[in-house]
Amino acid sequence: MKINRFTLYHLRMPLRRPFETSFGRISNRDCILIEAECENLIGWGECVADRDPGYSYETSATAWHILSDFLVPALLGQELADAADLQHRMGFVRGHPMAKAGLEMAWWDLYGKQNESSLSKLLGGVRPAVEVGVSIGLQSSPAALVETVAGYLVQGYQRVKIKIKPGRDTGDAQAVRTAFPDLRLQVDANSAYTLENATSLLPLDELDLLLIEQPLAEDDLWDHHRLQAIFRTPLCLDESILSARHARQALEMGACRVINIKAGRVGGLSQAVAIHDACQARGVPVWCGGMLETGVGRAANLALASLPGFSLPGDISATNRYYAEDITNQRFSLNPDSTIDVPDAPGLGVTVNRQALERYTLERLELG
Ligand code: OSB
Ligand code: MG
Repeated sequence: MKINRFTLYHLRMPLRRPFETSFGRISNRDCILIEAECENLIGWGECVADRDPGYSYETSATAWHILSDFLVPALLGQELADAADLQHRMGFVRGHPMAKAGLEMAWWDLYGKQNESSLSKLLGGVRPAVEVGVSIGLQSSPAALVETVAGYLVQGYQRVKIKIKPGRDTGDAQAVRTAFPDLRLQVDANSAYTLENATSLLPLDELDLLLIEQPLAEDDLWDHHRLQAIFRTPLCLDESILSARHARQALEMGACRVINIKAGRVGGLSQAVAIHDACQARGVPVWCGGMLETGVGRAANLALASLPGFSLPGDISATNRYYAEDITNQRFSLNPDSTIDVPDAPGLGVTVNRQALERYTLERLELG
């Protein structure tokens, strides 16, 4: 496959409700949409880097720079045989996994359309629908949080993740657990703790949580190992796992018992599958994380989550949990059993609404 033109779109889309984590609060979500043209076909990819470097060092601005100045020029007009070949050609850029992952997603969309196969089928998916949950940001008080959770339960979500930070952790989780004794519940700290102050989280161990996500710094596998040793509840790593090698080392070290897989964070869908495979071989459960994606990235997440080792519900909520208007013509909705259908049309299985795309585009760049 030869791609003769890439177009980058810097999008800013209003969220239906602000989303607050331990690293900040956003009302709009930025991303870069990538359009790749090959003969008469168009493929789409989503680079999930946000405006601010709170979750990772990548931002929409760094990704724009890395994409337009380095990665796209290295791919334009080249024969791209498979995802490994694509990654090999991007290997001269150190880091910047989200920029690379956006390009790989566009490549898969084109490849699926060329071969009339859905992404789910190409990646080895086995499920027509995947179990999902909802990730709820920090609310103004524990009572407000309980009310927000109740609203999502009415909509049919059967697994809830709440964000925590120092001072807003055990009280929030306890309030939700008291209100909903049987709820599948988990928490995510987004690296807000140190080994020293994470002992304040010990009461969480009594709340029958599915897991505790990323309590400590992203570059701190060893202290996650120390922390896991004093918790019964499985620790799950998100920010710390940037490659299959990190995943193996974290598991060998006992730094976690579950891994959150996000294709953007690990540099692409092919690496996400590699991590899935490594975890499956060890019997370690994985689940698909989310980055508030548009319909493009959401379609890719659903395909990824259809692989057999994704045994825990993903952070892949319905479109209306995020956006009043999306840039895809398809909107994803929640089935009564807390699942979302996996697209089965070729490639990502979604089409882009050009008018909507234009409405949310801050900047557009055509290359090639
Ligand atoms: O840590 O999982 C995270 C959103 C942005 C950045 C990081 C995270 C999240 C979420 C939202 O938790 C998941 C989603 O619904 O897309
Ligand atoms: Mg997380």
